[in-house]
Amino acid sequence: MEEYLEALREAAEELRSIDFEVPIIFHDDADGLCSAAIASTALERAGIRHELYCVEKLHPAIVKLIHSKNYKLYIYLDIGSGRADLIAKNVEEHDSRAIIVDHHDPRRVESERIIHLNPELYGFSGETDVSGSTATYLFMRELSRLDDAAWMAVVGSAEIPGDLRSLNRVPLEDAVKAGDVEVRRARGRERYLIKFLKKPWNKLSSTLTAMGSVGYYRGGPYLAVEFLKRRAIDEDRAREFEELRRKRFSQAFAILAKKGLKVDGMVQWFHLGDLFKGLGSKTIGTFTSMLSYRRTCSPNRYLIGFMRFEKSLPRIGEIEGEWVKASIRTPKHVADEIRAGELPPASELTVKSAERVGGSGDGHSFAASALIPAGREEEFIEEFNRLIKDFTRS
Ligand SMILES: [Mn+2]
Repeated sequence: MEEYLEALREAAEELRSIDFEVPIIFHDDADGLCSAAIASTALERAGIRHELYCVEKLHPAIVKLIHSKNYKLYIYLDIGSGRADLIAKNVEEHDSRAIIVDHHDPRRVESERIIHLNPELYGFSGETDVSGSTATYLFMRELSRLDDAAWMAVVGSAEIPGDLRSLNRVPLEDAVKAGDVEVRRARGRERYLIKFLKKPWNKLSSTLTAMGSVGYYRGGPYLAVEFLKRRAIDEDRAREFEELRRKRFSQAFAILAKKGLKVDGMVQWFHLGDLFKGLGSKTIGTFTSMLSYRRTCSPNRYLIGFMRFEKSLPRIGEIEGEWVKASIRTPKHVADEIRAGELPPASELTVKSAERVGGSGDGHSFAASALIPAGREEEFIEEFNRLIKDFTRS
């Protein structure tokens, strides 16, 4: 604990002396949005100019674009640890530096140019003890007074199941002391009420996530950060994004129910092209998950959904190349076989197949995603099938 706090203090010291603008790069879910709002509040109070950049994911083309802006120092919040290697490569190339404040599984990098403030590197668990917004709060309160922003870290921590514990208790206690949060106990569980909004933390969290992810291409993330900083959330604006998603989803389900899925070997797939245009690319993941439980989908084959990736990222600019987002899910029997070791995990298939066609992917056993060059979807599927064959043969 002491070592972690010392690292936070040292990094904050470095922030205090800067006289140039810094970019804040943050994740598009509630935790990321709360992190950005906390940091923005603290930097404003410290008189440090900053620009906000929300990202859905850190793909090489996106990191490259961000670092072509030639800032001296980059601050990553609730994202970045998993691709610390990529960030290190980019800051080396541009003679700049980066501070990464994240709680996702960190990739260790040896670079003088990176300050890696992930509590996992100090013995805490990013899955149970600390959210990205708590890590941001603990860091930024070394820079500015922040007790009136502690409630945002409570909202951001809602992605971690169960009662708040360990480091996540620190902003909770501060928020209670500030009079912003009330802890209620019901059936042996704690609930956290954001008093001035009259809403529980987890409800606010899902509203924010919809704004950030569904509304990604429509200014949703920046609107959400403004709402947080103003301590007021316009529910009507927030609901617009969910309504839009609902409409597009029912269109997509109707089309697929009529046309059916395409089948190649162990893969069943569909391509939505531009149907979800204007919605964040996470929506294809949500949609593919929902489809994997429907009758349209066979329980015996991997399911892959494609959509065109909008290359013009709000505020950030246009990434090079034409890309397609692929979401991979494992319907019931496939998931059972993966558990039994009879079929390979989705992540392994996705990472390797994406790499083979010039893209990049990640994920876990039962869900994965990738960004691949447009026009190489069928090759991706071929590669996927080839890898499954190799696996089941051995
Ligand atoms: Mn997070």
